[in-house]
Amino acid sequence: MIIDRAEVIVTSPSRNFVTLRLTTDDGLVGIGDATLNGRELAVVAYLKDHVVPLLLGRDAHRIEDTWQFLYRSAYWRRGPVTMAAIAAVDMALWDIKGKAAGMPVYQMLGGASRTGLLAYGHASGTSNEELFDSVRSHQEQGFKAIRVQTGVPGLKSIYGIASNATYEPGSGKKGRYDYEPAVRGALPKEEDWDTRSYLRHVPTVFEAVRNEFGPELPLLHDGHHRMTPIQAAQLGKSLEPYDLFWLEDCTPAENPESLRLVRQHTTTPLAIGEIFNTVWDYQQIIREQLIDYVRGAVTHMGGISHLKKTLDYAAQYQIKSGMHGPTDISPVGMAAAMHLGLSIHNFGIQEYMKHSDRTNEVFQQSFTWTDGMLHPGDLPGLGVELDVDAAGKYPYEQAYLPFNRLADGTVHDW
Ligand code: GCO
Ligand code: MG
Repeated sequence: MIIDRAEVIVTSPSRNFVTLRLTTDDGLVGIGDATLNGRELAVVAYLKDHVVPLLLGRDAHRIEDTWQFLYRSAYWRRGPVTMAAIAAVDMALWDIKGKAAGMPVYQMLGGASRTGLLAYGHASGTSNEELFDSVRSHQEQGFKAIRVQTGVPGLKSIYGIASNATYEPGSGKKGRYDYEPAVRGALPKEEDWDTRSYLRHVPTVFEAVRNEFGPELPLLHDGHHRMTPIQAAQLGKSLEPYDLFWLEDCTPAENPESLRLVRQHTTTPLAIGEIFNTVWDYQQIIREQLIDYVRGAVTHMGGISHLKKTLDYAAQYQIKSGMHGPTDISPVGMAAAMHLGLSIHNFGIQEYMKHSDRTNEVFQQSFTWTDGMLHPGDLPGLGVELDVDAAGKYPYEQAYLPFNRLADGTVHDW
């Protein structure tokens, strides 16, 4: 089973996606997600110029060997561009292997360890009323766990809050921020930030949400790298009465040891790693048990093979998965996450934001969403097909994620 065709397909059905499509000499087709939000074309060039020529003629069955070859032969290791490119190859090869075997990928990873995957959705609002409506609407959609993001008095616009964005580009409707938070255009959007106001306000919002929705509902929150370690410690501590499922990215994790300080002060569970690329980024924080959930995405962590190794390592330390799953992970990357999550023992929770109708027109999917649980379905391979004609209707458009400035103009983490 020889790889004899490799194509890189870029499409923008509501937002930009990069997909690698491999075809074997016996006609099997596998696809992999290589989307790196806001830096998509760097991965396209990496794949087209440096990976595709190396893949042609290789045995499609040799997933591990191909992974090691792409990782080690380049000499330059790690990094988001390299690891997204390798991830796409890995996913596409698992897809092909599944089709060759007539089995869904989760069966080849050891079979199902559970009946479905608990998933959390994103509720947000600039006021408590808006936020409560958003929580209710997520409950109506079946979500049994909910991430809560809130506006902060005095701040005009915060990433991740629905009312700051329009529903679909050009529609003028307010609503979900997730279809295209990366604003189309040549420059990133500037937002404002003030950590002291945020730290004062967030606990009052969680108190209100608990009073409204009771103690049972699992609640999550994303700090989006905006705090220093001592501020993160303060937030974790002030949120303890509201029993969070997790506090995510409380501080940038470039200094893993700074999480020791956060841990000394709070029992709020911590989730980190949506921007990590390899097991080595996680090594210290897993070994020292500085986190509770691994946030890496299959798409950004070198594919199913490498994220599985990372999660198997985390399992030795009672750390669970919490794979990144916003809409910039394509349906192919989401399917890969579901197959992996279903098979591993230490699954924790899966982030899930529904893709737009346009995205679903381009990517036909087999996953199911039942009573707050995801399941990847039982089609051979990953269970996602890319409609190339539909993809061609939505050409790439430059789009950047926003950034923050403090009141005095200083650039801040967003
Ligand atoms: C999350 C995230 C996303 C990221 C986005 C960047 O927890 O889902 O923080 O909203 O910001 O995926 O590309
Ligand atoms: Mg996040």
